Amino acid sequence: MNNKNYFLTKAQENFPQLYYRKLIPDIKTFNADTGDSVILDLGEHAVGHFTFRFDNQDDFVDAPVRLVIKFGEDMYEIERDFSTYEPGLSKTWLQEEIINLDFPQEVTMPRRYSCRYIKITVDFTPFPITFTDFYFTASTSADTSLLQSIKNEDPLLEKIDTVATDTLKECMQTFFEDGPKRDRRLWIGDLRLEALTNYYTFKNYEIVKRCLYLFAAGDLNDLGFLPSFIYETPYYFSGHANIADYALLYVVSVCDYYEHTGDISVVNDLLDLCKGQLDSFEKLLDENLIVIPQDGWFSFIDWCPGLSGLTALQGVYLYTLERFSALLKKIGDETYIKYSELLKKVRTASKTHLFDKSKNAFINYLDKGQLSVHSHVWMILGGAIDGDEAKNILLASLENSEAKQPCTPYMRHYVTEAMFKLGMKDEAIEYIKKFWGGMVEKGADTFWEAYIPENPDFSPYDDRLINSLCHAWSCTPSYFIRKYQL
Ligand code: RAM
Repeated sequence: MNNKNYFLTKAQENFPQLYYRKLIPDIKTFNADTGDSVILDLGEHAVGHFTFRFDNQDDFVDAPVRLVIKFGEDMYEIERDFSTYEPGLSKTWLQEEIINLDFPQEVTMPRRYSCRYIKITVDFTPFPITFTDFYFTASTSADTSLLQSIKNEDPLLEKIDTVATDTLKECMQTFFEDGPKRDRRLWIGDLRLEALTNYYTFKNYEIVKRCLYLFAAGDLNDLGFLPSFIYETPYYFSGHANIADYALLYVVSVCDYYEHTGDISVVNDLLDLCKGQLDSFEKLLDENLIVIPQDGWFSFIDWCPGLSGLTALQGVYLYTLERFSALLKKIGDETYIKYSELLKKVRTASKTHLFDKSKNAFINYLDKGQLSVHSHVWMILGGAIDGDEAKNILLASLENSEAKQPCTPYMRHYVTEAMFKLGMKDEAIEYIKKFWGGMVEKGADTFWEAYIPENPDFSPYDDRLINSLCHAWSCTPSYFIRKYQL
């Protein structure tokens, strides 16, 4: 068996069990003529299939009935006219169907939806009709019976934890999806944060294993990096993006997995691949040990418009070297010496070449003089600066309106992690309450893909309609709250 088949077989062996629940909206009957509509509320966010029954009030249907059925993660999606959407991303992510029904029947819609609200509009009916027996079959691979609820003196933190675990639950399907509305695929950056939160909540180790193997079966690009995303349906597909920070975070995900499971067999299977990711990155360093920018979508870091992100990428490399050399040492692999020596050298080089002493900040040629929170967070996580110096610089960048600020809960996760690393527990709690708590206060049932308090319409894709409102990388408050017992 070649490696790819071996990894895919391993992934298949860890296919998770799905758990189903039936949700019944409060409205039980809807009598309608042409032009009438009803909005059903499931009372919570759900991922799954919708079923209803329709009957004619007379005994004869003269012509087909045409319905427009819309699914919304929030009421904004329900109320907005989808024809006003200007892509951005494909408009077919917007969840709306037109169906024609020839005669009374029970209908189970074939697609899976991600929603709390369902709007049925009768576009045309020849006679009055009646809808009954609405239900939604929700699925997840999270075993909710394993979730221990937390009691927190602060009701906002308690609510944030609930919304965060709901977010993770919804994204846990046959693999860790990034968002059940969009993109419905497995991305490395999302996987890492979902897995971390899962270790403190649903503890489904199989799904993590499965996702690690799914990536291991992927095609490397010319630089040697893993695909940043994969699909598993309708057949296995290795995504055409190989973002360097995501390739590195795959290695970190393997380190996390070992830390939480002690499962050496998986680490042994993936060790060469992990070494390959770091060795490929090392080849991109210049004579000063600073990364050389590459063409294409080379670094992600955050969906912040205009972000350069290369200093941050260098920080992700440091962070990965540190985690990986520690893993190697723990499992008795002597090559750890190579990676830890490299770590020391690249750390010193990063401070020497990327830090501007006169400005007391990581402002440099690599990012064309751009100041960002991202650079500082990742240089802190990579250990290039530490202690009070790091604390002051981090706070200064967060307060500086000229600095690029995080736009997604993904990047805010790493801001929070940097705060914990520096012992800034109070600041971290405030930060979680401000950003994730802000979404809760705006009525979020699950955490959103992107959120900027001062700009509620912000979207990385130009129109907030296409944003995912249940997004995996936003679930990590439960990780922080539970790990640090906040
Ligand atoms: C988007 C999704 C996904 C993320 C990538 C980089 O398509 O939000 O979660 O990982 O970007």
